[in-house]
Amino acid sequence: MDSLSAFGGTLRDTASTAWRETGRFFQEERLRLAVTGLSGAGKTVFLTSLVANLLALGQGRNSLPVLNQALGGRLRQVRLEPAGEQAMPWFDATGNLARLAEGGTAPWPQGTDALSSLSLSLTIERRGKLALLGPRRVRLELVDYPGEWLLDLPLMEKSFAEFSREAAARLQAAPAHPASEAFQRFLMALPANARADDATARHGAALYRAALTGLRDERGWRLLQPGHFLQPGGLTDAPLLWFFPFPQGRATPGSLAAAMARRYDAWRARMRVELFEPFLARADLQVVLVDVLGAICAGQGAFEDTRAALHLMGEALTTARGPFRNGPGRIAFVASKADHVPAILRPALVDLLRRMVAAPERGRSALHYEAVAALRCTEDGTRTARISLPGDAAPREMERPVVLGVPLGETQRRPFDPGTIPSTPPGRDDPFWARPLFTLPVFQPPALDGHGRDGMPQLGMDKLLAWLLEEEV
Ligand SMILES: Nc1nc2c(ncn2[C@@H]2O[C@H](COP(=O)(O)OP(=O)(O)O)[C@@H](O)[C@H]2O)c(=O)[nH]1
Ligand SMILES: [Mg+2]
Repeated sequence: MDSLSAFGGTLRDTASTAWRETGRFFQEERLRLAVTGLSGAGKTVFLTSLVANLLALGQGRNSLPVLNQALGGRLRQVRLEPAGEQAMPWFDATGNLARLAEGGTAPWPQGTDALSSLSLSLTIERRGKLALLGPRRVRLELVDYPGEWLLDLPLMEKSFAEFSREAAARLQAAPAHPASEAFQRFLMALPANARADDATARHGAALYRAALTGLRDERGWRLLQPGHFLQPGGLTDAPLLWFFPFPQGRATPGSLAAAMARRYDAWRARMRVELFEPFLARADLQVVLVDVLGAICAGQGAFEDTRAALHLMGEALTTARGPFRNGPGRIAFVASKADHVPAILRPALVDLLRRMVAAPERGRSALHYEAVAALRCTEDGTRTARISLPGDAAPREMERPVVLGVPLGETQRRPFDPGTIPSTPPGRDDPFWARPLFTLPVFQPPALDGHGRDGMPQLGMDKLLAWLLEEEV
């Protein structure tokens, strides 16, 4: 039987289900699903698709076949909860959907750098005899937050001096970049006993942020700390963030090093109290999106760096320490934008992801790995390639699997061949890295039926949701 066998229900299951259902009858049921991933991983599109497809399913469309089957058609209604007095920024699923449905020259949602959320209410028929209790109402709270913030969890236990040493060493090991060089020159010119001075701290912080941004955007680097510098969630110029790694700094009274160490500590306290504990640690279900393909395309160095960042995020989420000690019961790592990869190569993509995360075996949470296209923009096809094999007199023609999609800004479908997908991370000297670097094409989203009210074409999203909700509905 497949992973959905839990829906069948053995005797023991039924007994425990009865317990659970009785509890549910008296309580307001709340389920928190948090979605994270580094910037560009696909969080906004994922949540938009999740909302659109659940709403469509609630309207009787079969927009999520695997989930629908798992639920046995028991989902009666899905509604967007009114925003009420929510203090957190609103995740504008309807606006994003309208924009995607409109097509146009810039259909994809704009980038965001903060936390946002919205809630759905699901009305679900109970199973078997329990149906007599009447349907359940589940409030599904969805939260989108930058994965960069997870990269800062390890800093919660590191002093300013430790952070400084590690961050400076990492900058030196990273590829050359003008902004990074500018920061390093600034740092070298700074005497160890520099006096505390706001202008210097602010200027240095801006240079450091520019270095991190350059390495991320132009070199594909990912393990950049503090991640909060890259996704400041509205705090960009707050004095709280006026610090930078200062490895040679001597923290004597009145010194720049001491002043920045105080800021760093205040920043950590704020992250803990305002982010980690109230939001990140309270999720029941966690999805981590990873642009695995983008990482492979960016070359060996960027791939290794992404892998290190991902491992760190996985560790932060799965080890029962710090803010996450009671955290998510289920964590799914998801290779996003899987519509860039032909079906036959998707299993390798999932294996590669699993090995990149390399999560600890024994954890508190159930783990799952999936390849998902939240909005499928391609179809599978083949392309004839001329390949010379050793011993051949002339190149032979071979069919290679590709995906067919319309690149953004064009009108004709074109084949895209992502090349081999290794199922284990290729080592530093692996011939795999001899291939040229490239960036993933951005595809034109498909026309959406009913302006998206009928859902969004997806790959693997239904399977993922069935796993996430397996024990809950
Ligand atoms: N083809 C395809 N592209 C996607 C998909 N999801 C995201 N993308 C692309 O990735 C970009 C970044 O996605 P977004 O959700 O904004 O990432 P975020 O920064 O994590 O919120 C989008 O603008 C799309 O171009 C998908 O399912 N299929
Ligand atoms: Mg986003």
